[in-house]
Amino acid sequence: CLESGMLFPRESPSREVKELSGLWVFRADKSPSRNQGFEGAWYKKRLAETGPVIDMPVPASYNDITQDATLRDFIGWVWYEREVVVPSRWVADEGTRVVLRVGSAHYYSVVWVNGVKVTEHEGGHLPFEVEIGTFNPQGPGCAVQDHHRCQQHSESALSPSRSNPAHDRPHQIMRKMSFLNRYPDGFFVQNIYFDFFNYAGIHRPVLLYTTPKAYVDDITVVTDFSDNTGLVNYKVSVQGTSSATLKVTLIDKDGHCVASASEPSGLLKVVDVKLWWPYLMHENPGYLYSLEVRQHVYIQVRLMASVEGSTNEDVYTLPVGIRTVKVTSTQFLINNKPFYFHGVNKHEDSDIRGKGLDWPLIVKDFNLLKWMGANSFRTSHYPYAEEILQMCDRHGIVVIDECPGSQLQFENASLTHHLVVMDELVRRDKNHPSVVMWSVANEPAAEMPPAEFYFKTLITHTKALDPTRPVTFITDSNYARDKGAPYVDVICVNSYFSWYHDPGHLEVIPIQLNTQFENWYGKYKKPIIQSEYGADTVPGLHSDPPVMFTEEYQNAVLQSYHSVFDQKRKQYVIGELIWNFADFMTAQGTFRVVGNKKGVFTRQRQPKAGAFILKERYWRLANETG
Ligand code: GCB
Repeated sequence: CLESGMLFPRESPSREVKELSGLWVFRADKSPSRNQGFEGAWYKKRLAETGPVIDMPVPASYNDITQDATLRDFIGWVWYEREVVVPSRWVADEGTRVVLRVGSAHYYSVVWVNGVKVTEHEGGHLPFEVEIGTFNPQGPGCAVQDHHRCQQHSESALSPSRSNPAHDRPHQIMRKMSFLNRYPDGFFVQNIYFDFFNYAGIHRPVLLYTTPKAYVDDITVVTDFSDNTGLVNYKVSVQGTSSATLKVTLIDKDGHCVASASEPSGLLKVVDVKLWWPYLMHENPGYLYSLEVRQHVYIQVRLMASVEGSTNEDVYTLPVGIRTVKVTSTQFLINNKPFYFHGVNKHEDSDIRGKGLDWPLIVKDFNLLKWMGANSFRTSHYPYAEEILQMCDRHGIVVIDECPGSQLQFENASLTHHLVVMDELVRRDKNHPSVVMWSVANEPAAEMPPAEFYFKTLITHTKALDPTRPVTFITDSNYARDKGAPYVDVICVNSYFSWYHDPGHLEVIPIQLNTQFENWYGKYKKPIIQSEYGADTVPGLHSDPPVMFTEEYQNAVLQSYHSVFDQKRKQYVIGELIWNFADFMTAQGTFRVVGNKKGVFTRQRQPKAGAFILKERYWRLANETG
């Protein structure tokens, strides 16, 4: 298991955060070996001293930033560098711990500070961090000076051990020989099996943040309630001291202290609790308390007000939503009330930025979700930025949190690495009230013999990490042969009737979808979510009668699926998630016309006709089920 916590960096009286977003210096190592950077030790000098460099924004994928086709599809190491001015108080204060944190970088990262390697991390989509020492330029063996160069390079290539246990399957790079002169020298491609563009680069903010030397390393909360009393089980772990005393205070939105304690773990009781509710299920969704943890290094009794900013303490405040999640054989219960998922699947994807975190896009997407009455989404097919989950907590948008792992084939997948990625995911997201279920993979080859051991192990491991949330994976295999389904709590099934199967034949949907539900429920007696369905739609293409790729065809597919959902949702179907919220970029190929067009919004977030069908439906469902 992982040795330290991964609390989201927040400012507090004892902590400072310095964002390193903006322009970085950049070079892709396009040498034939893709290894010139290491051989020439580029990290020892300024990047500009070792060759030509360009501007590169962080956070962003590098692929769509330039006019260079070779960079768009680049596979290999890229080098990022920037210089940081460190506040002199960080340098002067020996009690300060300075941490460098990368929100995510795809897919393998090595980080140097002033020419000294400080960390490596395998896998995209999840944060990593490293303590980089006290800023004392004269200190013995100190790697960090007050002006320092932070250099990072990331590799976009995928390999079986590279988290994307997901994206990892036969993700080997295929070097093609110049066989019969069909390929130019040095030609190679990387096989990818997932259906989204292989964006790479530094995708989420890079930060420096400080804590005192003795600091709050991790907090875990598990919530419950009984009648009117909220129950917050908490556990705080502290690093850097053996003589800490704690003050744990739960504060409501009006700033009133509603419960407090001074043990490293315990139970806080909240009288007249305000529960965390999903959007449209309650007039006040997304209610959050603040759990303030103050950790004093010395045993001392002081008034709270007088210790603000004390150098002897660390203060960390965690938002806490009090709610419960349970699954029965036919229902998904939030706070003991049946919850019906009427929502979407998304991607982190947009023009120019690729997978780079972008606040205008995040806020626009939440406005669209709320406009259409969506109460939930699945983080297909990898964990989204923490900033997005924080929005979900605040707005009451319910999340199925998915581990990287799409189209897993087992022959090249690394279960060992998949388990580590689940460790990292649960460590990062365990305290979000919006996260109600873990999805450990998408559309694996679940009928193959190794699937049984793989999913039994992976799901058992996930439940041990977090016994409070149900676990699933998303299947598109045959109900009778699926070897992972016995281990999930909720059956999540993808199907594309009248699209990939019987294209153009809308009339097959009712019978095939009904049979799908009856087969899965008949065999497993577990609630079912339709976790994907949809049709590619080129905005502005019209046809009556509907033909594939027109807006009318998407409408017809949606409406036909919906009438079956309406028959089954009173029984055991507990949700419907459209594929997809918005159009998104994919690899080039004969199946895709500048990306996957199954969005009900365009990539620029304008509605197709299908968005209005969903809007009408989701608001109606909210009134019926909310
Ligand atoms: C799926 C995959 C998703 C694809 C989608 C499609 O089953 O889970 O990643 O994008 O189908 O449109 O083909």
